[in-house]
Amino acid sequence: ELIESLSKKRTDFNYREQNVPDFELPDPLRRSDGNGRVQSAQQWSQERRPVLLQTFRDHVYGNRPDTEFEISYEIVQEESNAFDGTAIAKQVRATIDRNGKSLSFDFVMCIPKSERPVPAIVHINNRYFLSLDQILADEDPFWPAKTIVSRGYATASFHTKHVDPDRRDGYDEGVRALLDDGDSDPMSRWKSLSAWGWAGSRVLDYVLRQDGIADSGHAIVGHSRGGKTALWAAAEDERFAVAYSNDSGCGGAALSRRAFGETVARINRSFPYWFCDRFKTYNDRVNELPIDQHDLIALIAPRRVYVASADQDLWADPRGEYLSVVSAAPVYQLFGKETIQRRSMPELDSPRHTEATGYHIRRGEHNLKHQDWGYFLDFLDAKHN
Ligand code: GTR
Repeated sequence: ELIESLSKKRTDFNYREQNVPDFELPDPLRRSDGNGRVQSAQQWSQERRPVLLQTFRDHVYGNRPDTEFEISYEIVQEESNAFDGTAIAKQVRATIDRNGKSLSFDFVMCIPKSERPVPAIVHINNRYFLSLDQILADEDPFWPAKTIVSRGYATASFHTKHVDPDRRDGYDEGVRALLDDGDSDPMSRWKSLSAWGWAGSRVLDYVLRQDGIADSGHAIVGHSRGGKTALWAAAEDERFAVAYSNDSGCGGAALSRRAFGETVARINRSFPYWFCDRFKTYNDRVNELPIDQHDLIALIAPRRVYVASADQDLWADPRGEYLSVVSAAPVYQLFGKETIQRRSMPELDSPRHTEATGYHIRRGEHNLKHQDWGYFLDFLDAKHN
């Protein structure tokens, strides 16, 4: 019924499993120089992973510039007894300066008053900015800071649009215009997704300097375009021990070659400012992509990855999101990590958690909900970070 009604609304998309084309996924372990497959964790980390990471930069998300810049952080507002006195919370303004120009974005950070240092969860908010006053007044399920703190984690959240506007014509107002040097290959320059992920790393820089924060175990979390960002941010920044992508779909966890729901061609037409320009050259030839999205999960290995889907969110291709996790298994296995390998998906609302990877498919629509957070926090609690 859902498939019928969705297919009527959007006739140029495939929502039927039987129409998924035959395809072969690239083997994450196979070296691109023709020298066979890597055989050990060491070969993976030293030889294969750097090449694969650069392939993703050049073909999918773009290269971040390595220009010099200054960054400063200023406390805008502070509450030393947040959430019934259980946490300190701050609204912080990060300002990036380069060549006499600057850009500022705010984030809100909450740290539980705990006897032991705690890991932090950086949240990419692609919907709205939640100010300190707002989160103290009321819990928002999209970023349930009080719940996260009560579960023993610090957390910080920023709004994507403050870093790089989520618009075709937003370039001049965002951090890319500030940092781009103009010399790099225009086909493989970073775009908004990578800029948002970069900001997640700048939030982490600050969080790591605070009292009460552990040295390791930090996570990055995002929903939808924020979920694509979270995976890429963790690929670029190995300080993130865990990545959580919620309903991230095309260009996130979902396999591009399945062409189920949103396709590469479609996403590049709707959001030409998300992925690097070279990605657009694959619109009509996804099978020629040197990677698929399971390789993105492999880039995060042996660190932990959690992928979440919603059963009504066919646009994001839940099965394609699940199969990415399964198809990254050979890399986790090189490291001797227990990971999801079964090709059959779990039942609805029944998370499948292993040492290295986790997955659930929730009943309901495209959204990041309390239920998703609950499953994810359970995965974090299993302390394999
Ligand atoms: C949709 C887009 C998806 C997803 C979503 C979102 O319009 O097609 O790829 O990113 O937006 O971010 O909510």
